[in-house]
Amino acid sequence: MMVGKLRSGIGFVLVGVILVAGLSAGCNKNKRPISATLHHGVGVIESIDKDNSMVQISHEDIPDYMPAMNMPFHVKSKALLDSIQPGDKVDFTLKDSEKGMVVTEIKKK
Ligand SMILES: [Cu+2]
Repeated sequence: MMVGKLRSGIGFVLVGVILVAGLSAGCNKNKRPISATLHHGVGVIESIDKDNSMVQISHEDIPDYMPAMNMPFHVKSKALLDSIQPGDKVDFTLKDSEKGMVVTEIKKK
């Protein structure tokens, strides 16, 4: 009696573990495309730090994402910083994923 109960208990736990493992494996597979979101912003370049692939942008309100503010952004590639300079008004694209937020595109207006 006692042994039977214990066995089914262990079986239940095992099924649970397998289910959880299966679910998280499926999750990892699809994580990137599902959780990465793109946002479009407009702002003025405040300063550029090529060595650290950073750009300071005083940006306007980004609907459903963040209010207007002056903040630093990481850029996907240093090359994005070649065609802009402080004072430029720009359109930019932000990619937000579990890896963090990165500017993937900057275009001078
Ligand atoms: Cu911001």
